[in-house]
Amino acid sequence: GLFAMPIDATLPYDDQNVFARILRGEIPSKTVYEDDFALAFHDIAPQAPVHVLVIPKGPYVSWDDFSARAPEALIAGFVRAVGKVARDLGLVEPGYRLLANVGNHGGQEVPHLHVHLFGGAPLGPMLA
Ligand code: DGP
Repeated sequence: GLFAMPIDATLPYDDQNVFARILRGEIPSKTVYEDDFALAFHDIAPQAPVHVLVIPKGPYVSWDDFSARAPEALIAGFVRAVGKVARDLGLVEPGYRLLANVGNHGGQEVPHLHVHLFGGAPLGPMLA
């Protein structure tokens, strides 16, 4: 979020970051969905009744890094996974919110691309 220690999104990928460790199974998480391209799990500090993080399976620091470097198949698979998670959770109607913080001004804390998925109640103007 905007009030914790943000990262420099231009840093090289750190394979010891917490989401890399979750992807390798070294740290537990509450899995919501997994396929070849993406993993979705519940945020440890939820800011809405539904607060899920969706991450690509690959070494990408941020949306900037992912959109510039990732192979097309992974980009497509990741985008499809985000949509599928929202559908599977029954969020399409009444709706939900996606958010990706990038770097210092974005308030990004974990240096592995993650899309926040919020829902389950009418949401205020900003989260995360
Ligand atoms: P951001 O500020 O966009 O980088 O969001 C990082 C989010 O990651 C924040 O909402 C809290 C969540 N988070 C941090 N560490 C862990 C963890 O170990 N497990 C889970 N499930 N979520 C975590």
